[in-house]
This record gives sequence, C-alpha cells and structure tokens, in this order.
Amino acid sequence: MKTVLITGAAGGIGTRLRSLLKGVYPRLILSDREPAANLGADEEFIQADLSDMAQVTALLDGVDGVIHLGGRSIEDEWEVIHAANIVGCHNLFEAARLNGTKRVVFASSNHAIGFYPRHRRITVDDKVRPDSRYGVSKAFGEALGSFYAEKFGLGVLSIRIGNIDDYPVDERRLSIWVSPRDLVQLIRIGLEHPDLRYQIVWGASDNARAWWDNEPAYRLGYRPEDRAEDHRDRALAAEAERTPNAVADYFQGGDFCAIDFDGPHPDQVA
Ligand code: 15L
Repeated sequence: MKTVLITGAAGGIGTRLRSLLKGVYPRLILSDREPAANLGADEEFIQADLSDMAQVTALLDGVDGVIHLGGRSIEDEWEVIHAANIVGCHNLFEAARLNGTKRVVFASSNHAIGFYPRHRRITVDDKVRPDSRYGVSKAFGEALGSFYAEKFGLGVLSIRIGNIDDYPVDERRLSIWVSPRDLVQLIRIGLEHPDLRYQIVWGASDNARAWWDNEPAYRLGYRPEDRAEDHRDRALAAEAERTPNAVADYFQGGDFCAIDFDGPHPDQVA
C-alpha cells in the first residue's frame, strides 16, 4: 500500500484515525465533503462529494487502498441516507474498480444487526437485522463489498464497528466498545493482509461482555490490546444516570432501535 485514502476524514472516526495512521503509508490522502478542521501542514486533503461519481473517480486516481468512513453516520431521512450511504457507497466501490484500487476497508456498523436481542451471541454468519435506515445502508455496503470482491477481485474488509471512543461510555458500550488503536489494527489487516478477498469482522476490543464472536478477525491475526472491563466502574456509573428505555435496553442496537419503534413488545421478539 503506497497511497491510502480516508473518506469521511473530517468526521469523528476520521479525525482520530488521521493522527494514528500518520506515517504508516507513504502517502495518506484525506477526503471529506466538509473541509477538515486543524489540517496539519504535512496532511493532504481533497474535498469531494461521494454522491458525485465524477468527483469520486478523480479522487481515487492512483489510490491503492481506501478506508471508507464517508457518509451519514447516524439515522436520518431516507433521502439523506440514500445519497450519502447508498449512492455514495456505490460510487466509491465503482471508482475503486475503475482505478484498479486493490483494497477497500468499509466502515460498517453494529446497526446492521441492531435488532438482535442482547441475550443472543451472534457471528458474522447470522443474517442482518438492521435497526434503522442507517443500518439498512450498512447492510447494503457490506453486500456491495462482497459483490465487488467476488465479481472483480477487490480485497474488501467490512468492519462492523461497535462504538469507538476513548473508553466505553455506558453499559451497552461495555459490550461493543472498540478503542482507536484496536480499530487501527483491524483497518491495517484490511489493507495489508495478503490473503483477504471478502470478510466481515466485528470492530470491537477484547470485551468480556461481547455479544459477538470475532473469530474471523482473530483468524486474520487481530490481537486487541484494550479491554472494556478496565473501564467498567466509570461506564456503570454513567449507566446509572441514564433514563431506561424498554426497547433500547433490550436490543443490541440500543437507542437506534427505539427511534420510531412501533413493533411488538421486545419480549415477544425472538
Ligand atoms: C454507530 O454506527 C454510529 O455511527 C455512532 O454514532 C454510535 O451510535 C455507534 O454506532 C453506537 O452504536 O454506539
């Protein structure tokens, strides 16, 4: 990997990754629809709108690997999700194909499976159960990645990110937290592992309360350095301040499940 591009580089995850990936690859291009704050003199930034195919094709010129964080990162109206996460994601993969890009690391999300109850331990082979339009778009991105890998030979890693932060901020996050450096380790596997075609992994640290079996990540060499339980007291203290919500607290996707929820009582959901 000589030239690596980060889309969504001005967002929350992108801003963290920028500093952690500095110097890892000979050329790191940052891109976003919005200008990136606090750009260093040594950072290269190209502004581009992922929903515009011409801009995305130009952006990927000469790029070997992409860390695709761009798009809407929370629930929104369908029109917003469609432009950013459906059209934008398709443009990204298609531009990667046209430019001979070798690898795409796709930032998927736990919200692709958010409607599994918390008492279920799941693997990446369990079917998707999106909890939001946003989650549906992440399931779409995973499917698109699989298609481009199998049809065109792109190497693709979809990382179903739990929650990235300096520490887990509540009880739910004790199960799904990923530290920035553990996420970087997964991303580097996606860009550098010699045998990758298509794989989904969980973007989670070494969490004793995990709901997810991350065997595929371990098989690719992932060895998380951080453990959510080391921050348990702080997370549980924050949890005590939360207002309980029967729907959010039952499902893995938390608050995203409760938005507009009009289904059966969670206890009646298998
Ligand atoms: C996500 O996918 C979101 O981008 C982030 O804002 C958090 O809500 C996270 O999931 C989470 O589930 O905690």
